[in-house]
Amino acid sequence: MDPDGIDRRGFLALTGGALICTIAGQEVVADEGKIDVEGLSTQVKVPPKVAAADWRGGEPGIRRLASLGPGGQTREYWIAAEPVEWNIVPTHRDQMTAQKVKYGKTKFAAYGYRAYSAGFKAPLGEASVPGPLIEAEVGDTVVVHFRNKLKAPVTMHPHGIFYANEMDGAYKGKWTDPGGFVQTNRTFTYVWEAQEGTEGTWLYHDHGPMDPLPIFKGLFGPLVIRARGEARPDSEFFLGFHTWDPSITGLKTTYYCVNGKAYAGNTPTLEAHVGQRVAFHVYGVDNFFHTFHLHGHRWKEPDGRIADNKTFGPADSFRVEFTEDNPGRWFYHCHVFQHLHQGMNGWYLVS
Ligand SMILES: [Cu+2]
Repeated sequence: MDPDGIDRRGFLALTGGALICTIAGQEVVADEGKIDVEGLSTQVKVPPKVAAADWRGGEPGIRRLASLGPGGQTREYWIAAEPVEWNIVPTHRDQMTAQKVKYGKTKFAAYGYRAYSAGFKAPLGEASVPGPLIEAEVGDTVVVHFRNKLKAPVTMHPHGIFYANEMDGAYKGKWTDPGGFVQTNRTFTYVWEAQEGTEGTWLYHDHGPMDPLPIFKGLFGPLVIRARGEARPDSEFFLGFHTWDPSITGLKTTYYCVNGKAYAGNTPTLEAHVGQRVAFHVYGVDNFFHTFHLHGHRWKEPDGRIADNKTFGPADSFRVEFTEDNPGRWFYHCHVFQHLHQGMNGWYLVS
């Protein structure tokens, strides 16, 4: 790959026949069969600062900690990127239309972020799509020890939170820092700072040399920064809206998903009680515009308008909040009708 190749990497809509991106001098096109991310990654040149970095002890990023000023807590995470066999529609049914989902196989080899206990001693669950929630309050420092167990270089790149340039977790051709190109079996420690003015619902995702392919294979997750001392909602939900494309999964159709799953009864079934303060944290992480629509409810937008449907685009993220006052079995869904009917819907149960 041209070391300045970042300028040449196109990024267009992921539709049949369209260019997805350009990696290692090759145009990656959606209609040319399943994309081989690992194979492509072997053609990407290791950037000079990555090759020259001192990886002994495995954590060149940790030096950043020494320069931090006084603040709140340090929130430490151990997260690995791993292969995971993923079932998009485990029930093979769509409870919204009470019908069978008839596109054949629904399992494929995905990528997921996986949380571990301190020092990567034991996994805290399975690798999942989305990855584990990262949370902090304004004033906190977030330290993420990131280990790559995939066969392609990947990273973690956060939105919203403050970070120094070398903590960006982004591939930049010959200017790439070690955190922007974490090779197989290496560990990099990211240090991010929840400075004043960073509160909100955000996301994190891979931004390595193979971007966007590892994201489309599942490498993304939610990040929330709360105001200092802010009480948590009684019930809160983190919902990533995204698609699984056949060029990524090798499956027969495109699945429009919430948190890796498609169709009510497979997507998250959310529960709350009347009287509770409820928050939905929503983000988009594909090439499409979606809407977040919730039946039987409404909320106040930042501009004061009352809404029950909210449009968002790639990497937009937001939170809607209200006090629950309406019991029943409700739908939440994207209101782009094709997305809704190809899986982007789920249940919200209020007792
Ligand atoms: Cu949509």
